[in-house]
Amino acid sequence: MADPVTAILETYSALTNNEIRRIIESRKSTGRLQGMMMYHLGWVDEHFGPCDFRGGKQLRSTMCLLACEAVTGDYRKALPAAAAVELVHNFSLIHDDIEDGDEKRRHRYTVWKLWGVPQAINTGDAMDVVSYMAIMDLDLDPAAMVEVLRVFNDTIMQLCEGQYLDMDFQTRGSVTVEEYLKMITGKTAALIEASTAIGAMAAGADRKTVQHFRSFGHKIGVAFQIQDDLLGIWGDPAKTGKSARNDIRNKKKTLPVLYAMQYSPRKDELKSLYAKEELSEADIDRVFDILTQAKSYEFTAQKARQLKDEAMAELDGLCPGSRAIEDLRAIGRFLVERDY
Ligand code: GRG
Repeated sequence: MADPVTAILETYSALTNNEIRRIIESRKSTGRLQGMMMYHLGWVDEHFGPCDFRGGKQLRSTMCLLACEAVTGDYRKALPAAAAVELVHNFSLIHDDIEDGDEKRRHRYTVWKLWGVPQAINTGDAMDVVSYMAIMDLDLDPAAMVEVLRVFNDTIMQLCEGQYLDMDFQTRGSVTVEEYLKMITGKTAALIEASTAIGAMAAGADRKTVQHFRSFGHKIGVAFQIQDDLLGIWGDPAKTGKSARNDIRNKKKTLPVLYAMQYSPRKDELKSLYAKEELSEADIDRVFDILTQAKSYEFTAQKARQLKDEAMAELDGLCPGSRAIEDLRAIGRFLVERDY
């Protein structure tokens, strides 16, 4: 990770973690349920003993705090919101691991793998409730609180819809680029968008300012997922830590593939390859060849770059002189320009 971004994320993660811990520990009666939540967050090991494992990057909570700080010069009013978005993110990951049957997350066993599916569902559900407990701690007047809750509920609904579409796409023969963009808007961009929007709302920003932060988060969120798709096919395994060619081997319908399925002169050949039970190494080579010929890499990279530029423009002229705005820009650039 680029150094300045590491420093920003580390500083704000520590603040968010203190807030999450405060809220989780405010309930004394949850025993192992509390432990399983803390395990997933990386704070305890599988025996519930302390450990200093680094959990997720905490992008969403950091972006939430930075949006608030950009508006008011102080991140503190957004701390409960930062905790809430991070908890929703982690709640969705616990459920996603169950749905996908993934045994590892962040290099550790997943909650369902260690404690079984029913308890992992309970852990995710509990984390969802804790996220609402966090939101209720925001210091807002009733009308502003209702507005934040509206955004929060809508976001979680979009996450569910995005996840639904993602699964639906895997069993469908064809998916358009437009349908795919709708799916990643729900699955990935919605929560990033909510993070920057609610951060600004917690700061009491006016509607126009909130809208700029919201659009910034939305565009960076979509671009972040598109870059992920690109790295899933063309990333260097030594940097990404993922096996080369795996997205193609697993016949994932990511943007570069969908673009070729829609626009390549060899789209029928590509679709019949993706209809096969299993792809041989020679099949994978053919897929690469089709993607290269269709200029899928160029299309995908250009789309991510364009969204990043549009996102940056949303911040132009906003909160002049604010260091937090520059930090938000740095995180946005990192998410879209990273090669791992
Ligand atoms: C009702 C909230 C809710 C969820 C149910 C399971 C589900 C529906 C949605 C899951 C959506 C999902 C898995 C989205 C993936 C988003 C994404 C880009 C994850 C990776 O984010 P990073 O890189 O992860 O920020 P870290 O590990 O750094 O936290």
